[in-house]
Amino acid sequence: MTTETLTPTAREAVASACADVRDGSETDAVDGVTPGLVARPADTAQVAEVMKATAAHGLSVVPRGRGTKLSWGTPPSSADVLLDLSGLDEVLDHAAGDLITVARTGTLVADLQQTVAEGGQRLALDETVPGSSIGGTLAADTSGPRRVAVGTARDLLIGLTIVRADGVVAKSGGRVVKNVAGYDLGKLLIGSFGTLGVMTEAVFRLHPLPETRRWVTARVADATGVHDAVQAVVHSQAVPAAVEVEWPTFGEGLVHVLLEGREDGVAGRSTTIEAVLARGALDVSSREEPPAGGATYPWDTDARGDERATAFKLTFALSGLGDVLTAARESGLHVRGSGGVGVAYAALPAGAGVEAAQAALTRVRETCGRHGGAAVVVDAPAEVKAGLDAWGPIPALDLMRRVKDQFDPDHRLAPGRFVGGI
Ligand SMILES: Cc1cc2nc3c(=O)[nH]c(=O)nc-3n(C[C@@H](O)[C@H](O)[C@H](O)COP(=O)(O)OP(=O)(O)OC[C@H]3O[C@@H](n4cnc5c(N)ncnc54)[C@H](O)[C@@H]3O)c2cc1C
Repeated sequence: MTTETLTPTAREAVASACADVRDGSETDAVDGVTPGLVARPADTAQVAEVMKATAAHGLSVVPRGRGTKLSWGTPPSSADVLLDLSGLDEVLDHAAGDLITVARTGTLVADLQQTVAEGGQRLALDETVPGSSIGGTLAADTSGPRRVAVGTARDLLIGLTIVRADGVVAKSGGRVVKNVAGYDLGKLLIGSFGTLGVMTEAVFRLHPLPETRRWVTARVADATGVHDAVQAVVHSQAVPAAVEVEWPTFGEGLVHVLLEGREDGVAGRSTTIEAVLARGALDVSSREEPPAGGATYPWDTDARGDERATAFKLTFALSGLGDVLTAARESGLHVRGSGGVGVAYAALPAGAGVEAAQAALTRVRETCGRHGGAAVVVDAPAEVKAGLDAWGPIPALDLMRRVKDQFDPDHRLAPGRFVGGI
């Protein structure tokens, strides 16, 4: 499939399906692949029209939320049409009494949070890359510190509307209009990187905003110390809302523990955590403000092209934390992440070559694998990325291929973005 598919007739078909269509330019490029057209629909019906037109002409389509990290993962093998979802920008409902909200997927996560905060509630999903959309966050299955207590998007999404590759609108879950027999769409579409369908509306369950919060931070001398501190916290009775680890390339590490809830409860629980951490730490402090870096990743997410860091996502059983930190430091990686659930992000600074990236990936992949997890490449400059096996071994690849074949038999949606060339 190439952009030669984009004949004048095909262009016309897309233009008549959506009022806002223009030629793609380099600023629209998806990891170096410039789209032929950019279509910016306004609602689900228009997305469906665009998908019908692209289906009729065999065009490839790559969805874009707010484009904060379109360079992450594998570049698409083709992008005839970039489907810009920033026009689907509306919080449709906030049923505060039911702790539910409904939003279009191009809506900024920050805007949704502001809307529901007015009712004293929040969507317990961290905004790990500032400026992300709801759809991009779901498609990339991002998570941050809060997953320790609340889980990930899979635990919060209760309904979803998608437009399939053939233009058919399908809904599942909360506020159902029409179910797609046999599929929980949310479970499939979360983490699918735009390869299975275009998400257009999402229904989430919400949580009340906590009355107060407190961060307790321990400075720890070495990897074993960080490991022991995290173990002590997760086995304590203090029910932390987050257990974050900051492990730079050199020097001491930090363990940050978040406590949320009612004033009196948080005061008591933070005293407990301070005592637990004091046993092995160089020092312990506490404050209301989140730590520097907040919920973000340990690299510059605004960097573009060759200025980008080589970034990995690491998963591992909690018992492997110390080993993972040791392997990461010996590979020159800066690590930040949810020590409390065994999910962390790691980066080699911009400018690192393919060899260094390959050596670091091999080392951390082996270590995470030994502890029941995996290491995947999230982002890297083009030349580095081309030299790496981004996803590593995938146990359920055959099943994923069958699901892709059912949802997108012609492989037109974000082709090549996902594991195994899906
Ligand atoms: C291949 C890849 C791997 C990633 N891996 C991780 C990871 O392991 N951990 C993590 O925390 N974060 C990961 N991220 C990304 C993430 O944190 C993003 O920064 C953020 O969620 C993107 O939001 P956005 O609105 O800017 O979306 P964009 O950057 O515009 O899009 C992100 C992805 O979602 C797709 N997409 C966007 N909107 C829709 C929609 N409505 N329907 C269907 N598909 C859509 C895009 O095609 C793209 O693949 C990954 C991103 C990509 C592309």
